Amino acid sequence: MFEKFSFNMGKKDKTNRDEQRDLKIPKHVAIIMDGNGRWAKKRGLPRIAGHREAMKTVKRVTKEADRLGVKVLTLYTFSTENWKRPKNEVDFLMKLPEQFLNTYLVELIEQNVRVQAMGDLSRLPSYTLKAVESAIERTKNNTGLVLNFALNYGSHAEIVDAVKTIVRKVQEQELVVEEVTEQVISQHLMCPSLPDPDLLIRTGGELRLSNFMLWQLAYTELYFSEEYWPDFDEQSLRNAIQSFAARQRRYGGLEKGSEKN
Ligand code: V07
Repeated sequence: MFEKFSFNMGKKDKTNRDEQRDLKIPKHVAIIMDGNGRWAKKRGLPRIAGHREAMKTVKRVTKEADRLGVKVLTLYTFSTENWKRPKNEVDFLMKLPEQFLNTYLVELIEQNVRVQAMGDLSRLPSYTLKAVESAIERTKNNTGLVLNFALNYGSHAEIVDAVKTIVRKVQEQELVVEEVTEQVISQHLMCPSLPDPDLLIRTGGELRLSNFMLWQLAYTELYFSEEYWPDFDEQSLRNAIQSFAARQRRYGGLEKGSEKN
């Protein structure tokens, strides 16, 4: 069924660009990177070994997503719920942004990647925040793939903040109640300039959204993989995107969102 698919040609090749159009590569892919602890446990390793391995997968998948023509990749690295984990694990996780950027930032800059972050960054340890802010600053003029890290992110908290801002604007008569539309709410969420995800991938076998981008995922195609995140490789990403492309073709002329009418 996928015989006319080929992911192996260079990105700059024209026929490949045409094929990418046919292939309906999702513009925005969001990923819940689950299964790191279980990956480690299976090998008799501490959970943190799974998180370390997970960073290598982040790098590999970012590179492959870029090569395939994905424009935005949003990665759920730390949820507002994750503070409840054992202190040693949280401490380790909070060092990962710095470690990741020390290892890969130069390569990401060469790749023309623009780093962004969404979440309550004000609650992060100062060394974590510094690393993230510096990566955002150093890549702000890059024009390639947007690599958006969801860090201390929770969808309910994001919506609560949006509602507070909107209510304040109504109180201060910057807005009237009748003007509060879906679009206004979207614009008050954390990354108003990014398109909504076209494809959500969750690895690790669980079938939940876990408070991730609930508003933005309203019309997103969902893809669940049994693989643990450290085992998710280039081929796994291509499989997810093929599944997305096949569903888009079945849609035919139907526009996204039209199923609600
Ligand atoms: C984390 C690795 C990926 C799987 C999920 C849990 C562990 C990359 C980052 C990161 C974040 C911001 C940034 C650069 C890199 C990261 C945390 C956990 C907390 F600007 N991976 N990764 N942050 N894991």
